[in-house]
Amino acid sequence: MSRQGHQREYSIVVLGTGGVGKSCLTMQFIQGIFVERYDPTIEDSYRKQVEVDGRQVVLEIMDTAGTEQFMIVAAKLTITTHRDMYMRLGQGFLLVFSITSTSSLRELVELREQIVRHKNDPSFPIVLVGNKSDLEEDRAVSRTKAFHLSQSWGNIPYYETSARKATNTNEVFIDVCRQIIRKDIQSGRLDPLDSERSDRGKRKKKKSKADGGSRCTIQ
Ligand SMILES: Nc1nc2c(ncn2[C@@H]2O[C@H](COP(=O)(O)OP(=O)(O)OP(=O)(O)O)[C@@H](O)[C@H]2O)c(=O)[nH]1
Ligand SMILES: [Mg+2]
Repeated sequence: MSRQGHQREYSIVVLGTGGVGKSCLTMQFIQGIFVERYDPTIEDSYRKQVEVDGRQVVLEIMDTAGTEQFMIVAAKLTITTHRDMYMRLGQGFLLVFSITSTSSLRELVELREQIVRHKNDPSFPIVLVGNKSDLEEDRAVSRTKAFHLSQSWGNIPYYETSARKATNTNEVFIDVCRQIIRKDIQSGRLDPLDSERSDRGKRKKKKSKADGGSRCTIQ
């Protein structure tokens, strides 16, 4: 985390196996577009300024590579090294699977263990994301199953998203950012009054689902 004047900067890492829609979710959040073509990511990062609970923050989103199957050994090593780097740099993580693939959910178990090991903190900011919710007819992972997993991971939020339909795509990034801010306040790195001051007058605004930190958000 760094500060630019009063503006905080947070790094969010998007993790999950190949083809689950990490890049599409990221592009929806950053640019508001859906990319139909599948172009496996090597690594990409983006920056976006957002307002969260009256606080201006800059998010650095790291969109990671999920596909390893066609990689030669040397490149696989590179991915492993990158993953280590992401684990170190990330202040929050989106763990993404596709609701059409049970194996994509299974793959997250190991990734989440890696995060907890690296951060030595079972309550590190993480959101579980079941993407491709528009493909209901191809659903292979029930909401209940994913929700129970999110509860067993320290009651982390579970959202179902559709990058295609732009459903909950902003909410997942804002939720993880809100968790990072909460950690910053708890550790004394951030003054809780900062947002109270700039948030004055906004308090009567109707709470959105994401504002309420809802635990299972499906639309
Ligand atoms: N129907 C539907 N298709 C999606 C959705 N999100 C992504 N896709 C499609 O799934 C394919 C893979 O999407 P990507 O975002 O490139 O997947 P990725 O997780 O970044 O894959 P890697 O970069 O290889 O790790 C693309 O053809 C997308 O158009 C979604 O919400 N609904
Ligand atoms: Mg990608």
